[in-house]
Amino acid sequence: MKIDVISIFPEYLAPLELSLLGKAQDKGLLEISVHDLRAHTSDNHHSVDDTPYGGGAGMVMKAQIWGDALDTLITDGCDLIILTPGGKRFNQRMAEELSTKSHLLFACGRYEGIDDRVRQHYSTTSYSERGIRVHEISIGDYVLGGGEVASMVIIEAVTRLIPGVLGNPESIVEESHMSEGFVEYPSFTKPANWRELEVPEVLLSGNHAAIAKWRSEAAHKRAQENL
Ligand code: JAH
Repeated sequence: MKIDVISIFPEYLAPLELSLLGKAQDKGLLEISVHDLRAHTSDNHHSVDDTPYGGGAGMVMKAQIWGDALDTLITDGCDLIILTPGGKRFNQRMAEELSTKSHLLFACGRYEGIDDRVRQHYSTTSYSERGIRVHEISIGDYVLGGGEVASMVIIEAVTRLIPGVLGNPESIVEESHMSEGFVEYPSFTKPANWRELEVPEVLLSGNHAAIAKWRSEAAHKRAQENL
């Protein structure tokens, strides 16, 4: 999988080179490139934003600069992902879907976001005919300083599903079977008693049916409490 990320703060994306993802890149399973949006500015001030039509607070990122940057990186069949608080909420199903793609292109906005005509332009039929799809994605109902951290969340969730990227493929199978409704159960390890707190006895019993039942009930109880 090829991943390109465009940002005015490319150094923000430095963690993508570390540990797990760094090793996947060494193994040739993944290639992540981070690009500086300002490379596509031509004015002396390298300005990427301007005041919003219709007025209002803040600044909007210029369509022309984003268009120039995206034109150099977009490929046939790629998925363009625009991080925005108003986008479709990211979930495990979307992570699984994106993990099958060959080229993801992330556009990380700042300020009040990117001129909407960028989304409109790359959503036109001349791009969809080339298999280019545009997604506006949000990772939750809060406003960040920009899309950089949100793009890293998505990249981590997606890349760990690529065969060979994660060390232990069994845990992937187990969690994807669980992702119908997102049940999760509490976990314990040795010692069986810690600061007067005991591990639930059933987990020490070796009775696999009873353990499965306890975990299912504990997961549903937890899901209820977190609503
Ligand atoms: C903020 C551009 N859902 C998380 C999220 C994603 C992106 C942004 N904020 C929150 C954002 C400012 C400019 C994008």
